[in-house]
Amino acid sequence: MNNDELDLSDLARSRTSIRSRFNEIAHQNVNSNRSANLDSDKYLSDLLKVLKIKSVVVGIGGAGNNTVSRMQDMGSNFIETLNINTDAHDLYYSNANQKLLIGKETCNGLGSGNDPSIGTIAAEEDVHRLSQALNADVVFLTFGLGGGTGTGAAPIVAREAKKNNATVVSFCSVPFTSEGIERSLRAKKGLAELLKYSDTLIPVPNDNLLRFNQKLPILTGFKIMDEVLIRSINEIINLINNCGLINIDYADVRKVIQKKGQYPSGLIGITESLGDEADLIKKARLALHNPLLEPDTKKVDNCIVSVSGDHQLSLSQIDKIISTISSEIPEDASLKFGTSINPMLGSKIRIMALGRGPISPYVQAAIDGTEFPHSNFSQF
Ligand SMILES: Nc1nc2c(ncn2[C@@H]2O[C@H](COP(=O)(O)OP(=O)(O)OP(=O)(O)O)[C@@H](O)[C@H]2O)c(=O)[nH]1
Ligand SMILES: [Mg+2]
Repeated sequence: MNNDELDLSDLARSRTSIRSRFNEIAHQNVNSNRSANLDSDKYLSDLLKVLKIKSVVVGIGGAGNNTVSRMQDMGSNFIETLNINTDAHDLYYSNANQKLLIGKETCNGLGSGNDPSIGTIAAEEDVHRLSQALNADVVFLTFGLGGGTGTGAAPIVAREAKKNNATVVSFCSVPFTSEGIERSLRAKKGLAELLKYSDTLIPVPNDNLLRFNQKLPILTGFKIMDEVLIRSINEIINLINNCGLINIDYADVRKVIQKKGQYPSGLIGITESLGDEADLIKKARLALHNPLLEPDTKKVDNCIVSVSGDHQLSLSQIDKIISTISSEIPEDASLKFGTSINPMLGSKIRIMALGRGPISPYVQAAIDGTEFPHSNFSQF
C-alpha cells in the first residue's frame, strides 16, 4: 500500500500515544519516499489527521455527573464527555455524550451507599468497558471527593486511562468541613489512591468558597464549584485545541500538565481584568495565587499564561500581566505566554495561569497521612 492509499482513520482513532502515531506516519513516509529530503503537503496533512489531540472529560459519581451535565448545558458541544456512575437514576438524568453504568452486579444500579470500596469494586467489574471508553490523549476527571462512587472509582478510571497512555488531569472538590469528619477521611483516602495515577491533581476545597460568602447555602456552593471546575477544564481544553496560534504549542501544554517527579502537582487560576494598570497587576497576581487553591507559587517550575481580549488588547497590557506573573515565580521557572482574540470579552481581559510544581496542601496531607489543612479565610 502506498501513502496515497493509507487509511488513517484507524490510526487516528487508535489508543496508541501521540508519539507512536507520529512514528507510524513518519515510518510510512520513509517507506514511500526514501529519497526525499523534503516533506510534502500530503505527508503533513496525514500527520495533522493523526496528531489531533483528543480530550475527554469524565464525570464520576453524582457531583462529577452534575458538573459534566452543566458543562454540556453551557454549550461545550465540541468537548467529548463521558459520565460514569453506580447510580442508574443519576446517570439517566445526566447529560453526556457517553454514559457508563458501572458495577451492575455489585450495586444493581442503586449507588455505592457512600462506600468508596464499593465504588472501586464497581469500577473493577467494568474495567474492560472503562478502558475501551477512555480513548483519548488527555483525560480530564471531575468528581466530588467524600462519597463512594467518585472517591472509589476515580482512581481506577485514572489507572485505566494511564494504561492507555493518556495524560490524566484530575479535578476534584474536597467536601465542606460541615459535611462531617467521615467524608473528610474518605476524601483523604481517595486522594491518596488518585495521586498514584494522575499527572495533574487539583483538589478544590469547598470550604474555600466560604471566603467569598460565609453564609453560602450548600447547594449554591456546589453550583459555584461546578462553574469553577468547568471553567478550569474548558480553559485547558481551549489551550490544547488552539495550540499553535500564538506562541504556545501542545508540547508546552504537555510539559505543564504531565507529571514530573513522584507526585502530581499543578495550579490553575482564571481572572478577568478591567484593563487598567492597577487592575491588570491585581488580577494577574490573583490568577497565579488562586485563593481557592492557595498554591505555593515559589514551587512553580513551568508556567503558561494565556491572555485573551478583544481587538483593543495591547502589547503593554500583555507585558504588564506577564511581568507581574514572572516576578512572582522563581527566576529559573520557564514561562510561556500566548494570546488570543475573543471579541465576546468586550472590554475585559481574561488571564489564565497554568503552572506545574506546587503540590496542593490537600495532596500533601494525603501523602503524609496528616489532617487536611484548615482554611484560613485570609484575604489575598
Ligand atoms: N460540585 C458539586 N459537588 C457536589 C455536588 N453534589 C455533591 N457534591 C460534593 O461531592 C461529594 C461527593 O458526593 P457525590 O458525588 O454525590 O457522591 P458519589 O460519588 O455519587 O458517591 P455515592 O453516591 O456515595 O455512591 C459530596 O460530599 C459533596 O461535597 C454537586 O452537584 N456539585
Ligand atoms: Mg451518588
